[in-house]
Amino acid sequence: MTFASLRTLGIRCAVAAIMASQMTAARCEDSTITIDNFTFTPAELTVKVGTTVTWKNQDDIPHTVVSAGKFKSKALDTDDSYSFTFTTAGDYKYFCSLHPHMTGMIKVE
Ligand SMILES: [Cu+2]
Repeated sequence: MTFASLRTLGIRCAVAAIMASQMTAARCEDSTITIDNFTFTPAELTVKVGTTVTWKNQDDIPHTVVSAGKFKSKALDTDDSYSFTFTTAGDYKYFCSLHPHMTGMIKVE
């Protein structure tokens, strides 16, 4: 991978790509999950290693995004967002710590 292509990917993606063991396979198709009406949409999402996922709260009340031991957002007010870059393959269950019945899953492969 050349320096020019790293620049094209953007620093954040480039770092994730370097951290990913399969550098040539790393892709940076960032994904967005919408929070609205006490629901994560899509509830289950499959992404490649190196992907940055952004949660955007479009609900009227605050929510959080928490995956035990992995990542944790602050309380997101309406229109706030939180991003996390997945550098390790696996299944990441997460939930809203304010409303624990709100759950979702990111599958990183
Ligand atoms: Cu919530």
